[in-house]
Amino acid sequence: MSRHILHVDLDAFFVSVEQVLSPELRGKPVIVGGRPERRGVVASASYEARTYGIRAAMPLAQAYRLCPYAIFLQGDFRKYRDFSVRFMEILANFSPSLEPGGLDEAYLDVTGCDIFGTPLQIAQSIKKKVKMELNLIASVGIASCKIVAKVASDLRKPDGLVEVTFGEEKNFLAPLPVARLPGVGDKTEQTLRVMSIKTIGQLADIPLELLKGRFGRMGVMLHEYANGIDASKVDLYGETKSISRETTLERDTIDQRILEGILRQLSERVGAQLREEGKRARSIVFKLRFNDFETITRRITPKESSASDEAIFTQATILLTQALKKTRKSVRLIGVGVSNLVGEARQLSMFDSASRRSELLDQTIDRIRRKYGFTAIQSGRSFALKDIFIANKND
Ligand code: TTP
Ligand code: MG
Repeated sequence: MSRHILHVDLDAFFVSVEQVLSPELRGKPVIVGGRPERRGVVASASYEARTYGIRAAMPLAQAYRLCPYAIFLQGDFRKYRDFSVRFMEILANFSPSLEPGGLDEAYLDVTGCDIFGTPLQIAQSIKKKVKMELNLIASVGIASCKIVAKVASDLRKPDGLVEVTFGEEKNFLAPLPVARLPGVGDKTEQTLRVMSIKTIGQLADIPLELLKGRFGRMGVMLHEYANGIDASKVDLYGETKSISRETTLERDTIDQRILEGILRQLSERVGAQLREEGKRARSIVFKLRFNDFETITRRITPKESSASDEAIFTQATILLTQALKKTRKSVRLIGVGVSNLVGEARQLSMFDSASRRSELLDQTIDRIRRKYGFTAIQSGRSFALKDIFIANKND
């Protein structure tokens, strides 16, 4: 039997929350990320701002050049966290099989959830509820696997609703540009372009061995995704593959003591989330960006896995010292993370008794609350959140 998976993602999340709380911001080019004269990047841009070419992760100064009249907001992580929890609560009402992918997105496995209607009806109900209760707009993708559902939710944003019928996954993906595929970043896109691969369909037709040779393990993933294959389960506990924190410095520096101080803070944040997730890390990842934007990342895999702040900090400091020895350039951004996570992963089951299910539902919510109750920053997303993260130190 094919599965029915929804991917739900809120439109222009941070900005939309600001617009709900301050209605005078509606219909205007609004950017959350910080003041344009400050360093840092756009975290979220309203669709009005996007018509000027403004995008997430773009430097604020560039956004300002594109649209000087845009309203620039610092953002407040607590507000987004509150909305996120309420959003996840709405979703959890439709199925206990819920996997948050970030503050504003989640997968929902609604296979067998017929009491709420067809997957399409469930998607419509979710959109309606999100609008009524939060005044936010959700885009939804429906498919037989997570990866296709995710591409589908993104395709008709804002206010999208796209259903891909079982068997049509590959045809649906084929005409889309490769960049639509999760996991294909700028670098991969460039490499693929050199290989004359522009669409997902072209990628799907490349022999697996060739992709493996070019991309290693990621080649296998690219091949499967491009063919609409993704067997991964919707699993509340399974998603976190890495955790990282990084921050752009207010001023460039070469002072190792300052950098170590920041590194310690970041290591503590990473360690706290790691323990929160009940996991241990096998690898520690370290990142530096210099003032000329050259960026280096280094990974170290000690003999033993660990979940302590001290272990993360110690390894990251070794990598920092090595990196600084090789250059005289000053540092603009510093980050630390963990990957290769190991630890228990518990499964939620749809086939439990009603009381067991409601217990699982509560656990789901608790889990989300814990996950976001902390000054949580999703892995990989932290670069744009850092202003907010620093601003809410006392959170
Ligand atoms: P997204 O869902 O990727 O972006 P969005 O909700 O602003 O816009 P849309 O979904 O309509 O395309 O991310 C959700 C929130 O996560 C976003 O509002 C801000 C935050 N975020 C960052 O902080 N940094 C980033 O680079 C991205 C992409 C998002
Ligand atoms: Mg979104």
